[in-house]
Amino acid sequence: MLDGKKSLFSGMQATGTLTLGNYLGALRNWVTLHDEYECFYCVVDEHSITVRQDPATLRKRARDLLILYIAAGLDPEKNCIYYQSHVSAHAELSWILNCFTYMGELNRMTQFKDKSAKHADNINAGLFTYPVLMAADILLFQSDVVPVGIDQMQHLEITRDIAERFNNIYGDVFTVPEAYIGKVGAKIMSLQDPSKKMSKSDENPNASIYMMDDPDTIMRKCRRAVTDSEAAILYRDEQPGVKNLIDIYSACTGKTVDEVLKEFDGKGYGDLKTGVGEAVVSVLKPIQDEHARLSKDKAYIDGIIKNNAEKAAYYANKTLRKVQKKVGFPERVR
Ligand code: ATP
Ligand code: LTN
Repeated sequence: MLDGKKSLFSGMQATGTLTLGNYLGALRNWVTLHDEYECFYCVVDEHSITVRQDPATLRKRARDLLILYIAAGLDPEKNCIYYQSHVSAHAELSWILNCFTYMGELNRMTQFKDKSAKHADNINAGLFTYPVLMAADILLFQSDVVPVGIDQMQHLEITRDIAERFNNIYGDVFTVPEAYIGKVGAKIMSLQDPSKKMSKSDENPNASIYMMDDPDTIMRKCRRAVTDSEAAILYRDEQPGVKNLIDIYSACTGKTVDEVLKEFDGKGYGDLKTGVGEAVVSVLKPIQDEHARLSKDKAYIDGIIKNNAEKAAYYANKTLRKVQKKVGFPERVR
């Protein structure tokens, strides 16, 4: 709760170009929430450096992502859209929460295990304490809900545990947040290996549809999507590739799975793939056009970056000061 209104926080890393999975699983579900909640949507650039980044590329991707939030429909007047690194309270609270988090808890995080396998040459402490910074992000804004894809549930659980542990010692300091998982598109799978989620850091470019892919590329990737030899358009776990295509089609068109099955009854995989490609293009093209338009308006975007960072810092510092007092740091002299 912030000023009597329920609050909400979410973020994405600027580690690559967003995929259709990021959009359908997360971003798309965000745009309607500002009436009900005080919303904070962050570009979590501090999380990004847990794996090695080229500085110029990171800076560009972070700006592109911030613009993409707006292009996808987040109204910057009604949602606070900002960079994590512009609000120092994130890092400061994260330090304090590190002292309330156990090594054993962090050791269990599947994202840490996955990422350390992938980046075996750079298993740094930041990668290990990544979930603590994420907890700080969320708790700074007294967030009631956190809209994320289902893969982030474990991080939400640890955030709740840290908040409850802190509250048990110091009284009601933090709102204990709930995850908010969208109904459709909760987990979009890789087009090349439907047992894995579609991910922006996948090495195989055909595995993911990127939000900035042009229509020809999208159609080609859909045509190449891995299916099976059953030659039947059915929605079942035994056919994960086909199931994923149906999910994508359903999420992009708003049709139910039953309606999709009816529509493709008696048709072949080729028809399904073409249908999916066209549906994806019709969802992504308007966002791409808006992104291109906004990218040219430097003054407008810079204004948003400045104003929203100030707003976020105001609320974040309020929580941070309270926490600093609770743990026993000396009061500031005014
Ligand atoms: P990376 O590959 O760099 O780990 P990612 O593509 O998994 O990144 P994140 O930045 O970790 O993306 O996630 C941003 C948001 O998108 C999160 O809320 C996450 O749950 C959601 N998300 C990511 N991938 C998918 C997916 N395939 N389907 C649905 N939601 C997803
Ligand atoms: N770990 C998240 C990104 C993230 C986040 C957050 C999401 C960082 N801080 C706070 C929600 C709330 C991910 O999606 N990979």
